[in-house]
Amino acid sequence: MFKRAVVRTPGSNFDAGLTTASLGRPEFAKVLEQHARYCAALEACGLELTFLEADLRYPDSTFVEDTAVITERGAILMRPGAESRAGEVQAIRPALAKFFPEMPAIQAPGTLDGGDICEAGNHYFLGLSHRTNEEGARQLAGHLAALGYTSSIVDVRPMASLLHLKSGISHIGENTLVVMEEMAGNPEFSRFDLIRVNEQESYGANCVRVNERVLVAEDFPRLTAALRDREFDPLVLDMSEFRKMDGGLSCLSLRF
Ligand code: CIR
Repeated sequence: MFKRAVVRTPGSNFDAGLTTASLGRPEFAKVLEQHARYCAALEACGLELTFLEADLRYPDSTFVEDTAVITERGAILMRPGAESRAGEVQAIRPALAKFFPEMPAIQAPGTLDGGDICEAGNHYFLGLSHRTNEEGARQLAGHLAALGYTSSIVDVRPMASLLHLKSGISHIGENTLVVMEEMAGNPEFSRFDLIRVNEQESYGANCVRVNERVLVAEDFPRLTAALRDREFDPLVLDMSEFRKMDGGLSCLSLRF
């Protein structure tokens, strides 16, 4: 069960962030509206939110998930792989330190974005991507082992369409992974029940279990139906403006 989440309001320069998508420019009024709905959804799931102010130094800083990995036993600060995002970790540190006074941090030359780290019970999948390198994953594996967790590597670098591991896979509890078709054959996932997401709905693979609900992006009817068939309770959110900046549901909060 999660009790809290940290979120950061998008800045007016949100559209100056990094993106590989060619879906057009995000509309700022809609960005704020979708963010507010997202926050309200977390609150409806029973979470108490810490709201951080927009930080115009970092246009991508609303994607707070990339700055830290938070487990039930402690938090670890990341070291984002994109130069323009490096300062986001120091910016969020004081807010996290209120809850986690001792936080080890990934050190250079390691790089690691939180979006590459997928919790699956007591095991963590560590994605290698164009943001997260082997050294970052090696350091995080050590920190997780010290907390009593196992981990294994999933290399997503060959999948050009994926920014992060969690763009293609989510653990939603009940031993279930939602996974993009392209990744579903990975033997790492064979002990889980898989909900496979077809290519047309692949953006939907980034969903988030929050207590009794599963947050899922709008417009993916097959995925939503598959969740219902397995007795999950989807909470559907319009993510169109975040998608334009390569962001998904998980990236907008740190939950614990
Ligand atoms: C970036 O490219 O870093 C941002 N525009 C999107 C980050 C999305 N984060 C995530 O999936 N965890």
